[in-house]
Amino acid sequence: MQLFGLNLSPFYERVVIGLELKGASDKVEFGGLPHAFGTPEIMAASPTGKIPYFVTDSGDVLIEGQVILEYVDGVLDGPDLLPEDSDAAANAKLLARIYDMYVIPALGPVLMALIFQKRNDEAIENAMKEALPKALDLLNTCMSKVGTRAVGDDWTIADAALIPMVFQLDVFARQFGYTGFGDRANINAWWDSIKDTDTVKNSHERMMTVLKKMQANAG
Ligand SMILES: N[C@@H](CCC(=O)N[C@@H](CS)C(=O)NCC(=O)O)C(=O)O
Repeated sequence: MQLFGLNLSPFYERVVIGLELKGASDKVEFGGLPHAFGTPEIMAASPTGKIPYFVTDSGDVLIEGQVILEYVDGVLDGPDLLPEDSDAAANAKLLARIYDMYVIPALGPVLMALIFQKRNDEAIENAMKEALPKALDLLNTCMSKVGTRAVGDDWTIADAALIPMVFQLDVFARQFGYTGFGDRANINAWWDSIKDTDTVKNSHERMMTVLKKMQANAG
């Protein structure tokens, strides 16, 4: 099995976190980013031209970070990252979805400015004042089963999906006035209990390494 992409991508990084949580990182070959975005080569390798993409042992290509995460969780040995209880499993999927469908789009103008050097100040202001707070409120409301982890007390796909979010907020959104989760009690409870774990430290270190490389190449 091969996984392609870069750790700075939250869609890619959640798969890497999931593999680490399962103790299965050695079961997957990490192929990096062999083709530049927008080229015929990446379009041939990944139907959307986006990362991550994944090649299964039978040669099928999978795309969409969350789909890949759930696939590796299903096929590889190690702790299950999807709770057995259906309600808890639905909540874990929901949290990942809220991040993908609401938080990441809200962060779009900030990421465009800082990663892709396409800055739109009006869009950033709107994101920071309206879209991002609203998306984080939604995440906080939906994080109704929080324990010492995002859903209950075991690591799930929700933690894997959401850990890169905190990197994006702390490293990127902070530059435009983001100051933390405020009084969003559920998100705070989650973050307080995982922020010092190796899982978080390793992930944020991987993301920072890629960011620094990109900044060095740009400078
Ligand atoms: N919905 C996709 C989003 C993937 C995505 O947007 N990847 C970005 C990097 S974070 C990308 O490949 N962008 C390059 C491009 O759009 O050409 C997923 O969940 O995996």
